[in-house]
Amino acid sequence: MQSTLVILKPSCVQRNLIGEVISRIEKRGIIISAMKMMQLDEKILREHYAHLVDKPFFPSLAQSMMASPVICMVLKGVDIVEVFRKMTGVTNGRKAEPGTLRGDFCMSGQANIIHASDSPENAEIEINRFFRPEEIFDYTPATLQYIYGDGEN
Ligand code: FUP
Repeated sequence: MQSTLVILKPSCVQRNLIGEVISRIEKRGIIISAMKMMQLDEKILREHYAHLVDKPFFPSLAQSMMASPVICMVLKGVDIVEVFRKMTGVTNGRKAEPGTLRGDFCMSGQANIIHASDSPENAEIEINRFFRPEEIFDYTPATLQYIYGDGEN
């Protein structure tokens, strides 16, 4: 199975949406392999958003990501990177489809409640950036045989 890195941003934590988001993750049949609360700093944000560091909005993006602690998670499932990007919706919450997390819970392109890795390669890099190996748990949920059909996972 594949893994992805997810961050529940300050806009999620501060708006009391942590439970809503985790509930949807659980109901979809996605495995939570790791989860912790973290206070991000500029150093980790410059790495995480290296593709955006030169954009004029980077200082404001960094501030918004340091405004409160965040929840970091490693999620696991078949094709999870693609599945979870679809669940997340497009970057701007006002343009995100209803039914997606951003489309249901936010109205912003910056305060857009959640980050999800955009490729399996980046997922591996991001997981290593936010988690030590011993913080990630490899267990089999009792429900797994009902989440996937025979031979699917
Ligand atoms: P996404 O993969 O959907 O999170 O989008 P990006 O990697 O392109 O952008 C990362 C974050 O930068 C967004 F979640 C919010 C922020 N951002 C802005 O604040 N303004 C912009 O115009 C674009 C992105």
